[in-house]
Amino acid sequence: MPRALITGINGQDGSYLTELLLDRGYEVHGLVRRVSTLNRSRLDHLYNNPQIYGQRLFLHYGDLDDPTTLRRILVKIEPDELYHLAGQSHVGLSFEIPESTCEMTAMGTLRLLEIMRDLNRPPKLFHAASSEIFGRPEKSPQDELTPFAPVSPYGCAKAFATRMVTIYRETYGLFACNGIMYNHESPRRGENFVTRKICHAAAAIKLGLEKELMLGDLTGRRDWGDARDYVRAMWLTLQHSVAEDFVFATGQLHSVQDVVETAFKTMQLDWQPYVKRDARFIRPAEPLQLVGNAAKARLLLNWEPKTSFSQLISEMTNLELSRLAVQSSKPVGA
Ligand code: G4F
Repeated sequence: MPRALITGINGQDGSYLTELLLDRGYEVHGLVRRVSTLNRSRLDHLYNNPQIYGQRLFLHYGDLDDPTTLRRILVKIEPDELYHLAGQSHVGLSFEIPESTCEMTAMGTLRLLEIMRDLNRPPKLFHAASSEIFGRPEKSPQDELTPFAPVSPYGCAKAFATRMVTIYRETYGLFACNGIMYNHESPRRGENFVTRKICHAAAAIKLGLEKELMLGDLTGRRDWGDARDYVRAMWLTLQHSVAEDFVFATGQLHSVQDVVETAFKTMQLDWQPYVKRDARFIRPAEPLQLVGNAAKARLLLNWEPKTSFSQLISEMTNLELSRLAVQSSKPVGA
C-alpha cells in the first residue's frame, strides 16, 4: 500500500487530497498543528469512520517551525509521497503578519527540504506553489518559465520556497516538484477567501439572514478553478516519471464582480443593492493579470480542469444555501 504524508491536511486541498489518495488505495498520514481550538471539520466524515481513521488514515501533531518533530514523523512514517500544502495562505493577511507568513511558508518549506536531504529514502515531494510568485508578470498567460515578480509578502515567501524546491532537486537529486497553482475554490474554501465569502453572503441574504456584503476591490481579476481538479493535478505530478514543475490553471480570467454577479444570479437576486465597498478589504498591492498557461500539464500529465467558473460558483452558492437553511432551522442551542 503506497503511503503519503500531507502537511496542511485540514485545509480545503488537504481534505480533498486525502479522499483522492484513500480512493486510490493509499495509507494517508496528516500533519496537524497543535492549537487550542480543534479544527478538523473538513475531515470529520473520515475521522469518525472507524473503517478509515486508525486503519488507513492517521493524524500526527507537528508544525513547520518544529523540525525535530517533523523529522521524527518523517523517519517513523517513511512516506513514499509527501504533499506539502501547509502555510499561511491568505495574501491580504500576509501584509499584516509578514514575519510569521515567511516563517511558515518560506522557512517551513526549507526545513522540510533539509530533513528530506538527510533521509535514506526521501519521499517524492509535491510543493503547492502559487501564482502569487508572478505578482506583476512580464507576460500573460504565465508558464513554468515566467520570471518571478511577487508583490505581497505571501508571494515573496512562496517564491523563496518554490526556488528552494528547484535548487534541492537540481543540487541533491531529490524528486521534488512545484505545482504552480492558480486560485482554486470549492464549497470547502475558507470563509475569508473572496469566493466563499460572496457565495455565503448571497445565500444568507436570500434567506434573510444577512443584509449586505462588504467587499474590497471588485475589479481584481483571477484565474479561478475547482480545487478538486487541482488535487488531482498534485497526485498526477508525483506519478510522472520525471520530477518537474507544472503550472495548473484554467487560462480564464474573471473579476471579483463576475463572482458576485454569478452568485447573486444563482440566488435570483440583483447584487447591486446589497454589495458595499469596505476599505479594510483593499490590499496595499494587488497582482496584475495572473492567468496561467497549463499546456505543459495538459501534454505531459493529461491534466485538464473539468469544472467551469459559473458551474463552480453556482455549486458553492447552492450548497451554502442548503447549509444555512439547515442551520437556521435548528432551534437555538441545538
Ligand atoms: O480570495 P482571495 O483572498 O485570493 P488571493 O489573494 O488571490 O489568494 C488565493 O489564491 C492564490 C493563488 O492560488 C493562493 F496562493 C493564495 O493562497 C489564496 O488561495 O482574493 C481574491 C481577490 C483579490 O483581488 C482581493 O483583493 O479578491 C479581492 N477581494 C475583494 N474583496 C477580496 C475581498 N478578497 C478577500 N479575501 N476578501 C474580500 O473582502
